[in-house]
Amino acid sequence: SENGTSGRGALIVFEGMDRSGKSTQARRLLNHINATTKHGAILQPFPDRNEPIGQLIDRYLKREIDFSEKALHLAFSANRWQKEPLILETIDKGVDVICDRYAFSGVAYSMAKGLDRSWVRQSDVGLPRPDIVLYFEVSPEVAKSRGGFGEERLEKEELQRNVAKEMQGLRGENWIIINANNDEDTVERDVRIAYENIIKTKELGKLTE
Ligand code: FDM
Ligand code: MG
Repeated sequence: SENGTSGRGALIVFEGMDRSGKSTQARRLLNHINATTKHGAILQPFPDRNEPIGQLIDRYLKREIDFSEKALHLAFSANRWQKEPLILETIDKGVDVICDRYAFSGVAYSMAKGLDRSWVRQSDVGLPRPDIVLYFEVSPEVAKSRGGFGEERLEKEELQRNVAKEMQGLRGENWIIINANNDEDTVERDVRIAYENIIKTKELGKLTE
């Protein structure tokens, strides 16, 4: 494989607020990698609304069923664990995995709703640790100008503000802050630069407390 020194794929995570443009840019990076490399990439959104637990999360977000906050948190986490084998196999083959949201959303949303920090972190401990987290930072004004909130649960201005605050506390050395106020092409350029500069350890790491 021509994928870096270790031959394994990279685990790339996009995080950020609603309407920060992360899903658009995750797709653009997917297309870029598939067009320019032999190894290629796959896109893995979280929540993944296709697998069984994700279908329940989808129904929760559409206000069809209710969850207690802790059960919801564990459902989001289980949704990621369901995909852990696929992520590991894909990385092992030398293929990159791009996640649109990951455990950082899980922790930040649940903490913003008042759950305890160490409790919420526990359920994601041991999941594959991303090589890089691209954090899309967007000002509330710009986000607002991109269209109003949708119909889904959790699309509330005050909650979003609290989630953004909690995200600040999750930043690690593998985080790259992307200025998502910029136009799409500028953001795409910044994402590609970050991708070209990923430094992979020999083995993929694991999330810790
Ligand atoms: N969300 C997403 C969580 O609350 N916890 C999680 O672990 C994840 C992955 O789900 F409001 C929230 C974030 C958002 C909602 O996400 C649906 P998308 O990206 O809009 O599908
Ligand atoms: Mg959404």
